[in-house]
Amino acid sequence: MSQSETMPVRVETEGEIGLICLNNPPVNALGAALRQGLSDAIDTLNADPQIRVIAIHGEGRALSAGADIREFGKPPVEPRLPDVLDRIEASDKPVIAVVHGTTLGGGLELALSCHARIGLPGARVGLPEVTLGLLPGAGGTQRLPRLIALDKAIDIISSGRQVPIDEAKELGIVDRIDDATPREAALAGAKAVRDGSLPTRRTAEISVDLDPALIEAATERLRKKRPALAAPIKAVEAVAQIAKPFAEGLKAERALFMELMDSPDRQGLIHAFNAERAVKRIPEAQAEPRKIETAGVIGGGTMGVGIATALLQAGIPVTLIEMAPERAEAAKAAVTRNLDGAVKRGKMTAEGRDKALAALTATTKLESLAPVDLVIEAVFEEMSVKAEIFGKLDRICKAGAVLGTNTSYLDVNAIAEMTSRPQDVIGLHFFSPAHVMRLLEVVVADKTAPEVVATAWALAARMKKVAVRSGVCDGFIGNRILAHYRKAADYMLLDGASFEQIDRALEDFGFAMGPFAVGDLAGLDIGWATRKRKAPDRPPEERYVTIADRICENGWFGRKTGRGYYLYDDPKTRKPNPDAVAIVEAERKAAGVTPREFSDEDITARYMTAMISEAARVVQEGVAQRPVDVDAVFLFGYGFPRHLGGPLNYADRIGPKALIERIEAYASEDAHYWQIPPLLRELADTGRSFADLNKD
Ligand code: T1G
Repeated sequence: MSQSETMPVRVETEGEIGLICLNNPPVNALGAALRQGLSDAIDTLNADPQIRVIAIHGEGRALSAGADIREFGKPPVEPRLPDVLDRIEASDKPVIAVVHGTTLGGGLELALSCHARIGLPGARVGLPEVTLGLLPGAGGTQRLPRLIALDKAIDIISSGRQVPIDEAKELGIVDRIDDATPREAALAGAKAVRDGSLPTRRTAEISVDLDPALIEAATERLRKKRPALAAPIKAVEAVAQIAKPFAEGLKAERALFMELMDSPDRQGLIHAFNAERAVKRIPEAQAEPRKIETAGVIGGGTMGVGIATALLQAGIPVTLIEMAPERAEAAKAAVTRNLDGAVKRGKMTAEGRDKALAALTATTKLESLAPVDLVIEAVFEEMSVKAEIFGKLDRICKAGAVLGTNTSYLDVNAIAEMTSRPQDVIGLHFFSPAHVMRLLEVVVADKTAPEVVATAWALAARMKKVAVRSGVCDGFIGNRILAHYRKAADYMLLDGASFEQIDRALEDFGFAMGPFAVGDLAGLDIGWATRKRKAPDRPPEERYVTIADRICENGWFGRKTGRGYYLYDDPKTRKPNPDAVAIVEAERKAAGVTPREFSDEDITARYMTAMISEAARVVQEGVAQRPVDVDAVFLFGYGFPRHLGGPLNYADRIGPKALIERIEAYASEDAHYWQIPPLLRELADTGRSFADLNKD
């Protein structure tokens, strides 16, 4: 007996075995219809006298990826998942689950509420709720510690990490692994229950001891993390409820879950989850991507080596071009070091590394790029150098080759015009280290062909990058906005805040590093070169802070020279460079500034208002398609606090009117810098939000 394919839950019977099949593409999310279907199926099979064993399995890529994220923040719809799972666990007849694919959150909790579990090879399980600002709210915090060691349960629940099925078997999350299809494994498992070779038990009835020391240690560790997010700490608090009788523990878990459901962190983290998927929606999504089977990278510097590494890790053979044989060799050695690092970090196997290295050719011969499908130029940021290279590529490369430039701010339209094939030219702006940072700004020039854009998206997916579509302007999305809000930090430094206070305030706000520490890390000479490049176009009314220039004139570029704003002789500490402090004081005096106090809140408010203002202009001008695209750039390329969801998601928490009031107040100090972006005015006047613009 089976029902129509469209139902999210199908019931089949095979003799004494009842099969429940979840079929709610793409990931069997446990939405309301599926929950109702599952509840009905359990009742039907429990009521069927012929049925002795029930087995639950899933169609498609996984048993289930958990609760339906799209339901969060909306009024709950019955039946609630915890109730459905409690019904499964209370079933008189044994119920088993087959776990396949990436089964997460409520999907794993569904399996934990069954009386035995079978895993398929390659499956991964986890409770990633804390990464969404939540905690396992359907019994996971009460059932997992009853099946596996408490310290392991705390680790899995508080980290949200995925557990490969072999480890899951070892820990006791699944009882056996069966190399079969989900349906075959369900049938075989049910038969094993019937013949007694697969024992079953209700998880709730397994006794468990709470070790308070483990709870305290985990809580202490999580409190020390920066930022100390609420969800992991509350998830550990929920685990501690196992000291209570099961039903009371479930109630306590539910209460803690609901607290988190209402938290701004949950909104921000789910916005960040959705942002990574929203940016895939581009006008060129329907175009047919070109096949990329081989690639060339020009330039064996930090970026070129990082990009070559990332391409090789994606399984794409690379021809790396450098100007001289010894530089080509040095570049190859640098790629080797990157790949060895990936092996050490467990991101790659040793054989994977060897295969990648075998696919790398380092040479000085530009003509060896003739047959490649894709070229990525990563040479010195000088238009004349790029013009020469693209002119040569135009003559050397085969028809249809995609010609990418990794420029971080230069005009991609101008670069495209250096060739007879502007339709094949596109900006592929990677972020350093290119084989680690997930963001890829795809800069679409006026004549870039739609299939070339689609090719960039296909390439980004293979490289596990988050591609964001950008129009052409100086700095594209991220660096243009950075150039603006960095000035706010420099103005506060000149006006009285120390660079140490500014960095600390923004790190307390949630940034991994403050702007001055970031500058030291990236190299202060990069910003110095940009300021010199922009000097001729700098408007006379712009307030210019010379502190960073003075530091650079001493050859202090940050970590790479052992000192910048901070001293780097002791890697464990971050001490201000006294010479930099002296330069700040001297520049204040020279500028006739009387230093004034800034509170940490004021520092953060100014910094974020500046970032939001320029982000609003970038959206208004269409450089970014939507506010969520700007959020993705900052979440995946600039260490923006993930729980805040990105600059424009965060802007909606402040509201356009309050932002305008701030700008008006600051404008009294500097009317040129603090201007109200028209889009902010429009949102204030219409009562709309940046979130509304994402839906347009
Ligand atoms: N709900 C709704 N849609 C989901 C979803 C989910 N849980 N997971 C994925 N999707 C959509 C996704 O938006 C995309 O849609 C498509 O499926 C393919 O996803 C009670 C409360 C499973 C590892 O956190 O981590 O259970 O953009 O592109 O790269 O305690 O999706 O194509 O329209 O990401 O192969 C806990 C979240 C929920 C898992 C697959 N579960 N998902 O990755 O495909 S909270 C999660 C993922 C919960 C309970 C609590 C990944 C994936 P579209 P994709 P993928």
